Amino acid sequence: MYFFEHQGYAQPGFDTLTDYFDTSNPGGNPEYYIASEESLTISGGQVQLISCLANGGSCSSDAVCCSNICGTDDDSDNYFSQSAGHTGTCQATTHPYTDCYDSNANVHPGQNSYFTSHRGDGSFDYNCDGAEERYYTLVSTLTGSWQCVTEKPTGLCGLWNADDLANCGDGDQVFLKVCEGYHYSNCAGGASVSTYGQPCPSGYFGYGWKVTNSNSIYTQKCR
Ligand SMILES: [Ca+2]
Ligand SMILES: [Ca+2]
Ligand SMILES: [Ca+2]
Repeated sequence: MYFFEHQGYAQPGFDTLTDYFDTSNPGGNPEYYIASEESLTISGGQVQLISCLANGGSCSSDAVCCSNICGTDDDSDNYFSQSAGHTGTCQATTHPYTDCYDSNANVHPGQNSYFTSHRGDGSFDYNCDGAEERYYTLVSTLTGSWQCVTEKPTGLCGLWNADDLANCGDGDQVFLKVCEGYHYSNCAGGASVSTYGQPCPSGYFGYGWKVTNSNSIYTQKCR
């Protein structure tokens, strides 16, 4: 039994397509469209029965699927991989075979976050572009005194120098050169430490200034 939808109303069921179009719409009518049968197609104004598997069916090649995508999504991130032996399920997806690591849902094209641990196979390529992009790459441009001064340093907080461009996941090399602004000219009254890639703080702070090294270790994160 087939079902059609027309202008928002369900059409009566019918047993064969030939019967329906020959008796109700001679010559076929592309205005009608298929509501519930994925194994039907309209080509050249004619409705045809095609032999293919609906989404979710077990498959062994692209050709057997109506979607032409036979893949797996083991980590359920909606990005699919082409499994060994090319077996899986027929998929309705706009991301066929773009998951470069199908065992970690954080790994897929377009991933914008950075990670301090490898994805599971030693690689830090989380956005599937074939490269390991590091987060901490800015060498600080801060110019100012390491002593307490009243003149505000200029530049941005960042790495000490180019040698500190640590490898992905490496937490023992990356220190940040930061700008500290205090309430009082003797560098007392609570420090406001600027963050990576930012200039010296403004507003409430700023009567005494220091350029310092961060106390904490920054683990290099990548994607
Ligand atoms: Ca996946
Ligand atoms: Ca994935
Ligand atoms: Ca990458």
